[in-house]
Amino acid sequence: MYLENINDPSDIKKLNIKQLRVLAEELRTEIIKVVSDRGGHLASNLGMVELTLAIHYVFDAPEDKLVFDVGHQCYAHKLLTGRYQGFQKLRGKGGVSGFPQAEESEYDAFTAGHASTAISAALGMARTRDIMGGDYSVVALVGDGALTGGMCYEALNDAGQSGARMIVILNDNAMSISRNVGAMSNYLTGLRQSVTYRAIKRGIRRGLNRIPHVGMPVFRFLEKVRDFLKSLFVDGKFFDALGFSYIGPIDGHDIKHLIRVLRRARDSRDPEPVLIHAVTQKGRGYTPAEEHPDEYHGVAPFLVESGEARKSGGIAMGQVAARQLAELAENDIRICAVTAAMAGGTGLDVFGEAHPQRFFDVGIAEEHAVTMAAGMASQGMKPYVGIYSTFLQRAYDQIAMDVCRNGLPVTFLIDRAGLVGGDGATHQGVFDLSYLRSIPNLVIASPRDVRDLKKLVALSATLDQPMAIRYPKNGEDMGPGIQAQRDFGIGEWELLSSGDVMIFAVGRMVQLAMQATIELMGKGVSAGVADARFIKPLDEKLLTEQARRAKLVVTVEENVLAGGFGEGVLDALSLAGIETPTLCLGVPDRFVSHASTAEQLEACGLTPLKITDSILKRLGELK
Ligand SMILES: Cc1ncc(C[n+]2csc(CCOP(=O)(O)OP(=O)(O)O)c2C)c(N)n1
Repeated sequence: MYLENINDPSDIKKLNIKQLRVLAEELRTEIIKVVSDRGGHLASNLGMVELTLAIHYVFDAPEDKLVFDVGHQCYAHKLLTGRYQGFQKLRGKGGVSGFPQAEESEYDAFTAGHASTAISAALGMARTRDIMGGDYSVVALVGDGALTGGMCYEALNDAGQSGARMIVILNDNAMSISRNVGAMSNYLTGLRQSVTYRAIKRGIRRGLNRIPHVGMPVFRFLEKVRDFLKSLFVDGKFFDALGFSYIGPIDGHDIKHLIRVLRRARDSRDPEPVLIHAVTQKGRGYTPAEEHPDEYHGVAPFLVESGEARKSGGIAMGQVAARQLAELAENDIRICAVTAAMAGGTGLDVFGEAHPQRFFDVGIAEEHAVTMAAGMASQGMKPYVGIYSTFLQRAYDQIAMDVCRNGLPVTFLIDRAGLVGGDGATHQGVFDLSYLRSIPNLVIASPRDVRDLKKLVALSATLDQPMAIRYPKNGEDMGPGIQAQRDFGIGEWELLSSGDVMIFAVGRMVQLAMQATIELMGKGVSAGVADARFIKPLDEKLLTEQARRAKLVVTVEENVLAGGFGEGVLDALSLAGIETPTLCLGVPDRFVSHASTAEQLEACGLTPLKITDSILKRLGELK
């Protein structure tokens, strides 16, 4: 066992190539073992093992800076940088994060979680080094999927003329989460296929070398016509044109060759940045993941022998919405769906199967997805854009200016809203109510269960204005006691019960609030709940009527308090001149780290008992 003895990357440098290959297999076994137990990103990490080893072999982290794009592929890196113990509790409270986190280790040069940021961050580091007179290397690791994101092109464009020495390693496995899309992906496929041409070229060099006096001059002549050859073969022209020195494509699993190429890039003193195109296999070493890399991109705990998930996650809200949309689209040619590389995660693949002509995966390009949808809506389509709450942050300006300013009927299906568990701080969907509530023309809704979600989707189809529907990954079909009793219009809340303490709750918080009222009643406090399913517009009639009669108004939301639903209620009460005391409960003003969703809700005071305690405390203060 070599892995046990790796305390930091200097230990890797003591191994020979053969031993590194054994270590690679040990890393794979460890990653499969831990991810099968705890869930996480499997296929991407299995594909990155040799690359990670070679990088740590050649570079001297933490002096040299390694910047991971997205960061979901950093497991081998974590195991090689002194975090073996913490890795056993991967993504859990007290364990390591599934993403690079600067506060976790000095080896994590840049905290990440969202795609397409690495080249920008690395360029920033390289420029800083040059200003400060440092001499370290900066390496950005970017996947071909991440390369569909616009920021990468902004960064390549800037870096190519910067004169800042840096290395970009493109980890090309032809996959985003699902099969990669777009013209760049096609271009990379062309480059991968040109490997044969390179092999021939290497063969010619070797052959010519054997002819004394004649061989090398002839080869040098051929080198001179390299540019001409490049125009005949696809080669890295695109990257060359941007000012990068392109090396590749190379086999991303051949440790020996990787080390050779990385050393060459490290030691180059050329002013132009280097791009190394490494070809890897997603899921390598675990047959189910090799065969279905998309299904094993991010996984729940699973059985290693069969690859089967160990527990099912409830009803996927996104799939419910997508199935309904697919049905609505049968009779409405205007309905179409857009995803930014998350067809499976958002459930929209279901729509894509039913209506392939009206389904668009635009790559990891949230901004483009939104404005593209706005363009479609401007010409009479009724687009549904399915994006996770955390990734939609990218497209704030596009939502505000291109959709809402134009008043276009684009509907946002905002998945993974609220606290998300193991993915942690970078993936929490707890800002959307704040960032959307400030935008005019936008209707914002959140269903408390699956039935309400269906009603909201049906309602959205009739609406000629922008709308956002936000929901968590999984929902429930609530029992008849608390399910919505009737249809509702825009801005209409539902009074579920009435009391001295009136709780206005959003989304899945409604159920917790109902449980809190039972706790409160047990303590002799009369409490009621309203489902505030519209965050914008608020149901001012219901709100003011109930607030006037209540002794305490409480809001509960799975969103940061700053700018959230609670603040909207406070504004409305103040405008109406209602002075009933208030209490706003929600996510506090800090980034919430990885843990189980239940632990995160607990930490944010969003459990029935914690809600009850907060209310009792407030009532105590009011006495
Ligand atoms: C802005 C943003 N949108 C979507 C995602 C979700 N996401 C995480 S990894 C990934 C695919 C990345 O593909 P690639 O860069 O090729 O890495 P691979 O997993 O194939 O190694 C996506 C879409 C994200 N992290 N950030």
